[in-house]
Amino acid sequence: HSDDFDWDVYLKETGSVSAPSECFRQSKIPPANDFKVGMKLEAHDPRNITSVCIATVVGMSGARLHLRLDGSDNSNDFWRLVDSSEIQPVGTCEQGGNLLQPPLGYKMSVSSWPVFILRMLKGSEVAPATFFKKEPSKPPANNFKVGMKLEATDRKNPYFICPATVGAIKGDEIYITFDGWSGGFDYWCKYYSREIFPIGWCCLTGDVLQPPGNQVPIAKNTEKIQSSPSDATQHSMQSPQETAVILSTQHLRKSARIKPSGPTA
Ligand code: MLZ
Repeated sequence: HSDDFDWDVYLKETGSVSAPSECFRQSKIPPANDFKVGMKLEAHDPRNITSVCIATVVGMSGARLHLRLDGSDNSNDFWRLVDSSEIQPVGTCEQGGNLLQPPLGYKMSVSSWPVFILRMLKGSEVAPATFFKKEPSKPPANNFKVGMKLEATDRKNPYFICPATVGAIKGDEIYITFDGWSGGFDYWCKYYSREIFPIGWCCLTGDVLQPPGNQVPIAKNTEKIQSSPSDATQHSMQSPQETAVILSTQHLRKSARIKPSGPTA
């Protein structure tokens, strides 16, 4: 799938190492995506995590589902892995003695909700329970090191998964920086975040890995990755750019393919 971006070449060119797959809360063998567009499921409302809503699969990308909450418009779409604990088969909520909630921003009157949801579910296909995979458990410790490469979700454009570098480490959090982009997309996340993946993930799942940006030159490591997790430099902000020499990555981008269906941001 990744004829456009070659991690092996890139790691060599940048003198960097990949984060080992054991660092991530992801299955070694990515889960199969059996879902179909149009299927209904229950999902936690991303903007109101305690409420469970009905969502429709409006698209798929690798092991991820592109979801839209019924009763909401496309401005709050979100993406979930098929082994996310935030999605479940229709009926799960009721079995637990809970009520399905209208999504935050439900436009119609709340009294219309029960009728609305019954009408939405009637005649639609609900995703079978076997399609939902068990969420992998958290790795026991934060074993990421500054400078390690990975594939990370762009939170501002969550349909994008992009080449990224660990920029800093603090306790159980890691700082995600995006290769070729200046700081605007960077974020802190837990080391066990479901938004980050070992290199090769997109290739394995059939998801689209975006090429590195061309906003800033790609850093080339001139220092060895820290090997001791207790090393004091682990805890300070250390941009890979600080120890960088400029590297031409023109050839890495020349055949880059931008996902055709994604909205432009
Ligand atoms: N449309 C946006 C996409 C940026 C994606 C960055 N990902 C790290 C832009 O070109 O600014």
